[in-house]
Amino acid sequence: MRKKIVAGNWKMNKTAEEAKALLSEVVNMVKDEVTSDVTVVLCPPALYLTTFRQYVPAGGRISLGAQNCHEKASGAYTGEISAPMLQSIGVEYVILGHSERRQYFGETNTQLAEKVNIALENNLTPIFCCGESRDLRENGDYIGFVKGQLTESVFHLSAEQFANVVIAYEPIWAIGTGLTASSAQAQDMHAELRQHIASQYGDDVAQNTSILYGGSANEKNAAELFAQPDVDGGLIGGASLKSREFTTVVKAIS
Ligand code: 3PY
Repeated sequence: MRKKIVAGNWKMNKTAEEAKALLSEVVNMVKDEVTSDVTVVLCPPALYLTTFRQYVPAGGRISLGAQNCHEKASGAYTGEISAPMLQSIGVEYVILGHSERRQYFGETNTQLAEKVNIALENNLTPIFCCGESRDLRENGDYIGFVKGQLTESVFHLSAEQFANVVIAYEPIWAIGTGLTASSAQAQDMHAELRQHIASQYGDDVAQNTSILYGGSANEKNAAELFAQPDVDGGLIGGASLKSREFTTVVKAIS
């Protein structure tokens, strides 16, 4: 049975006080209302992770994730955060290759392969993001493009290493636009990706890989998206910034 995961990507939002308030609300709502064995991953801005660890005990229902890490372990990279640093404060997950990082920070598939490696070396579970632009979806081989992102950034891993990777399909045209892939579009791509994983690692590994949907998933559409057989949860942007909405999304997977 593959893991069901709902991860909240807070992006660059919330002051310290606001972040603490949201965390406390989410922790309480998840404790009181969520009965399924879904793993909830909170990915706040990195500078809050140390404080959050005090309120979110390791090994509990809620895990902590970073939104990025550098591909090197240490060195003269002003402003960057490394995988060993994240591990040293008890972070468990790291989002890698979000389309905003690809678009605004020029991250490439090759660089992301290095980030995936260093994350795994430091016991962080990468949530590896992939997805196509609107132009590609309308005019090109978008399935081949997304499969290529996996081939170039994660298929160098051994099957044992790959077993620790979570995939997040996030069509770029559905990020921050209010547009969401229909549940059928999400299911189709997730099934394609699972088959692609099977072709590299075999059926068992593919069946055990969690593939999350991201891109304007919210409390209104989550239940239908999560009901698809190959959708194993979500990577949630805007809706993760409101405790009630986020908890409703988490409960939608139950
Ligand atoms: C979104 O929901 O738009 C996201 O980008 C989640 O990562």
